[in-house]
Amino acid sequence: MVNPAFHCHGCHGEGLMREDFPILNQSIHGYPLVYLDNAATSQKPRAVLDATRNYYERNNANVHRGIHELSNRATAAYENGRERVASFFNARSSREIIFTRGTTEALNLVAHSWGRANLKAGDIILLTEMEHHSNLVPWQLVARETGAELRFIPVTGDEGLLDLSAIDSLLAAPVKLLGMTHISNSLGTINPVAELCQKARRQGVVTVVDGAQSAGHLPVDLQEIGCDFYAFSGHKICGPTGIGGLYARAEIMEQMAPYHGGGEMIQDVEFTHSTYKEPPHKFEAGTPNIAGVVGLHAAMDYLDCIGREKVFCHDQELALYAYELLTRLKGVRLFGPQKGRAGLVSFHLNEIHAHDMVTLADQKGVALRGGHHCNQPLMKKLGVDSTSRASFYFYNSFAEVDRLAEVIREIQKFFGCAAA
Ligand code: 7TS
Repeated sequence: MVNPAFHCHGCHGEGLMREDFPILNQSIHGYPLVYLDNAATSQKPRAVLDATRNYYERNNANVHRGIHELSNRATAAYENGRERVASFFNARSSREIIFTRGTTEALNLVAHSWGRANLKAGDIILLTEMEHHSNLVPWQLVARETGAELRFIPVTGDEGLLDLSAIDSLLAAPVKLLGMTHISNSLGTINPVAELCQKARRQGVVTVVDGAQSAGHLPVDLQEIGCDFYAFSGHKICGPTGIGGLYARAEIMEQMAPYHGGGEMIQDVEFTHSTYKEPPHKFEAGTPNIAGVVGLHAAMDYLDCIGREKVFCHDQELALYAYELLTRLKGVRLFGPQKGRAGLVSFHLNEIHAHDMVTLADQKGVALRGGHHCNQPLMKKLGVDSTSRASFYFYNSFAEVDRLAEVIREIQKFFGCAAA
């Protein structure tokens, strides 16, 4: 794992590899595009576009079915992709990787397949107050069905850290599952997931890590983290939309019932019942997103060419710089930790609504996100209905952060708020 205090040597705030991203080289409303909505989705390098195109032009067929050359190639590409995901996250085996449409589907799979079979009235599902709705609503659904109870590790306030002062007593209750985001998409907090998984494991608690914002943003070693489940999305790490996955520890995956039923996942079917393939294929019903896996494989290779430590330190430097510039502006409330944050800043302006902020920033070519970021309960706790968010990736530069600060000042002037 990268130490959050990791210092970057050699990143000078220039955007890395920008020339690989044709989309970044355009004007929006007459201004150069400044794309700062990477926590929502990243842009795609040529290597990923080419790999996907090459797959469709030369190798496209369905997998695990036809015994013909193209089908064999498609199957090999798909299964090689699984190997690549396993090595990217240092899973013990590719058999621990299930392909899904992304993080949301992966977390629903866990809640549905593991949750419904293992939770009952009186059990506790322990989450954090900073969960994205996709690691909250599936647990609400399963809690309603099983009678399990939801409890939450509190967030400290604007600093956005987990308050772990009562973690031992929280875990001493009959907790069956601990679910937590690795990096908060609205605060930029990096949670101590390895430490929490270790504590949970000692109590026999199953752990789920939402890796939507950590995969591809810092080195992730799943054996070191020691979680039972880890969910991620390809589109946030330079890969295509509609592909992502779930890591599930082999011992736990073997116990789980299928999620979706249909072709691909069965071994033998009778009119009234079926037997299933071995995991992970038992969890992949229907024709999978083969081209998506090919693109994801290319994205992982691409990121490892840059180096994930380098990506992390670059993003963090940009976020710290943005944090510093924004604190100088009048009436700006910043969320998330000052130190050791991931590559995003989330802020609230007293006199300007986040939707106005992002609409006006867009008019100046700056792409931000405004809203509750699928963290509604957290926003309510912090006493705001929305924040504006700038989120960075390795291709962003210090100059773009300067432009962000300049545009915010201009918007403040437009609204008649005295800019500092
Ligand atoms: N978990 C976290 C922490 C996220 O940030 C997101 C998406 C998801 C889960 C869901 O990922 P999906 O790929 O399945 O949709 N976050 C955001 C965001 O911050 N802005 O748009 C999507």
